[in-house]
Amino acid sequence: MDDPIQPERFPRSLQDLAVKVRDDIRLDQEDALLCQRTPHVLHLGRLADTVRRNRHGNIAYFNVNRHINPTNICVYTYNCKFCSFAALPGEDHAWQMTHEEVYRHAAEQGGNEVTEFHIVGGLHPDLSLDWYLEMMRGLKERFPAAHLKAFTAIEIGWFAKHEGLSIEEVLKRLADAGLGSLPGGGAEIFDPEVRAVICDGKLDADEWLEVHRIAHRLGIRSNCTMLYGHIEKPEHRVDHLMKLRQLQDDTGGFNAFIPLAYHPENNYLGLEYHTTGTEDLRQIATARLVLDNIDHIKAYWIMLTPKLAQIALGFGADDIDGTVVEETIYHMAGAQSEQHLSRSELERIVRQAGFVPVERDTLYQPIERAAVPA
Ligand code: V47
Repeated sequence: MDDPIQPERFPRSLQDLAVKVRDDIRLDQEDALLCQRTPHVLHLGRLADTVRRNRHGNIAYFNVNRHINPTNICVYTYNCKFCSFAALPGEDHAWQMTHEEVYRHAAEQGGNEVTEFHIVGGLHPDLSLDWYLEMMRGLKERFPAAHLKAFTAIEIGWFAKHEGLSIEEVLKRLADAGLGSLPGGGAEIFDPEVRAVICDGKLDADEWLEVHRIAHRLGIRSNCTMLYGHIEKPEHRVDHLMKLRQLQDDTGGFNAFIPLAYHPENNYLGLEYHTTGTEDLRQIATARLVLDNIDHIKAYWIMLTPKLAQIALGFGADDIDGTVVEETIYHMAGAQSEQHLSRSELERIVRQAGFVPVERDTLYQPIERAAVPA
């Protein structure tokens, strides 16, 4: 190891944890709870950084992507109380794109440069699976090189229910139409009591995990997330991480974990506070230490701000997400960060944090480009 851990240099309460990390021993539930509770977040970060450097050296990944949200109309608008994005049909802030509008969005600012379209939306009461299949085929025709990372497990569950199809059949049809992988959204917090308050009626933990399990079995990789900073307790976060780790032990199909900080504006949950920087960094570090079988921990700059994402790279994260271009979920919930960073801005952020920027595709293969203007 380049940077050996010297457990005796850690606060007493973290020394056993430091020994485990030094000796590469899997952390258990108790250890994970300690990560969630310790006041020594800088020390936790030091441990996570060692693990991260052993895995990825001083590389930090980013990609050239574009978000597209074809509709925010959602039958769960009142169920998902934390969501500021969803709308009911006819509400002022509701939208629904046509296929042509989707293709126009895809082409704007980036177009063929983009290696990934990240496509998610509301659970629309009327749009059929065929409508989405045609959209996917249309995107693939126009942007054959782009990877379509599309539809959370919640949307997959909705398509299945709406069409009377199995999850497997929905995923197969989407894959035939060009689906490359699933994004990690919709996981929120798996604990049923927390779920009953923040997103009653949505897929439960087992159902969310089952969608990803089936996807992995079909060879469709995916990401996973955890929404923190609302009513959940440290125990709930630990339970959530353990369930993700278990599925990854079973399938190996997760590419990346993304902790998502709750943003409180413009939704029905009625909470006031934003997470603090310390708590955000704790979640990154805890994830790197506990999720020993997930390769990548993403510090989503839109959510953290570019400044905190830089710091997160030293707390266990190895990826800052991408150019994004147009972001609605967090900006409708009060995020003040930009919506677009260019490739050169992302590279600068990474470099100035002391890491080497590597552009990747969705599956973390490095991308070589001829010198392209920023
Ligand atoms: O599932 C919604 C969260 C998620 C709020 O896979 C909120 O690469 C905070 O999953 N405050 C969608 N969070 C975003 C997501 C994602 C983002 C970036 C990359 C990837 C990936 C996935 O956003 C939702 C929910 O957990 N969310 N509303 C809110 N008010």
